[in-house]
Amino acid sequence: MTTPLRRRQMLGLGLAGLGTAVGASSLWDWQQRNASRSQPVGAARLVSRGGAADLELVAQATRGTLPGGPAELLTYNGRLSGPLLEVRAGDRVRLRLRNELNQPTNLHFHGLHIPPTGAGDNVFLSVPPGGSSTYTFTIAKDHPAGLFYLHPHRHGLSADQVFGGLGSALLVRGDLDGIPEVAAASETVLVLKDFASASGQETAMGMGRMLGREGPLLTVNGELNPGLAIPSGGLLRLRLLNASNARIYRLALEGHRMVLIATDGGAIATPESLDELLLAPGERADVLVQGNQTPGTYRLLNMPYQRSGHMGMTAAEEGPRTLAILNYAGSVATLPLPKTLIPVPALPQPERTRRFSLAHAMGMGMGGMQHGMGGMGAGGMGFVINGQSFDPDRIDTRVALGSTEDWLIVNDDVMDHPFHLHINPFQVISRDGRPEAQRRWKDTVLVRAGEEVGLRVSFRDFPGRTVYHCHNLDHEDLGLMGVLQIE
Ligand SMILES: [Cu+2]
Repeated sequence: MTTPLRRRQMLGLGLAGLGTAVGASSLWDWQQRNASRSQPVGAARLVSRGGAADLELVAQATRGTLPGGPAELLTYNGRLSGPLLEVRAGDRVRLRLRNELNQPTNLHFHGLHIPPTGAGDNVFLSVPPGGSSTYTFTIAKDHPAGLFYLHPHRHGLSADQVFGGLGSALLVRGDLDGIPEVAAASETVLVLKDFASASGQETAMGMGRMLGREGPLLTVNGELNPGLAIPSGGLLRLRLLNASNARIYRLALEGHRMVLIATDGGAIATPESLDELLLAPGERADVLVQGNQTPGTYRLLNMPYQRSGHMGMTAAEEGPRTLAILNYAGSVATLPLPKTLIPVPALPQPERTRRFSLAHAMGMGMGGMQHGMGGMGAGGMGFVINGQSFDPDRIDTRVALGSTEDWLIVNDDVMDHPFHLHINPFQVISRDGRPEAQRRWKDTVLVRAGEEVGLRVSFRDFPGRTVYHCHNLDHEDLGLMGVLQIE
């Protein structure tokens, strides 16, 4: 990496809002001292060239400072919230993961439609401490453009590693980026990630893993309350990724509506104006903001959200929290919103239907315990799908390659569970029996406590073994995952 680094890019959590430069400089100094050892301490953005992406991620413990004192953070390439990876549909990707952690790790390419086997999106791989592994795959020419998500998926350790800081946003450039009104917008990727404070404080005291750990520090691209610039008349394209372990964001932008143009798996057919946006862990959304208000500053807020049906199970209600500040700067001739985007075709009628019940369970034979990696929540509790906790050696669901199925995801629990399927995007078709109004490409869907969500999925192109699970990663590590064999 020869690009000179701007100080500001390096600092991550040391920056805005903390009131002291000490933290900032300690992370900076640490990275300078280690610059020669752990290349590429590096670039904010790693981009493919000429149809090939040759990338390297180093998973490492990084000394940083959080409000309250020094903290050990986990990063890719020394960057809190990771470098932004950017590739194009049609690219050949070669990504080397070097594990400098003291525990095994691996990578999941959340949302990409690529093979689940071999050196592809294979979550059954494990890279030992000190080891490395090279992931190689081709992103199809017709792969939808979108915002995807790289994160560790080593069962039993996923939550610790993501909550510790690991994760990176991955942009696939393609169809949606070519729509003129979208191309005219200025673009910012916002990685939303909460951290424990330096003292390890989590908001969900005691029940941390069972509820899924949230931290009190809400960062955006590793910073507290960063500024977002918009000119009067301009269009800002915010590409939002919930890279948090368990936190569900309920986003609102003061004085402005957010115009949704894409969900997890790519563009929607027609823009939809929203005053709030709910984003569960692993979900992404692409919104346009019009600079059509009185010039000034406006807060991007995280509004209160109760992710448990049980009163008293979560920490004290928190009020709205500021995530970022939208600042008006300059003006341009008014840019129009797009009228139409990219059609989302209806999937074929399903060949069969299945039902998946998500619940928690007490004691015995839970995934994390069985495999000696995750540890149990308080009282040996864990989670089950159709009564069974995750076992990597058991195939739970066999589907035919090329077939289409309807899956009914039934949340029989008192907590919300964001349900995620690897490799193949799906369309939500119903909620509590009511048909869904608009077709959208999703790979993660929030299933609230007591709710039933119907989804339709075609198992295209790639045979092999993969998984579906709750994307509250503590829940995943505590057994809320199943093995899918596509054959
Ligand atoms: Cu869950």
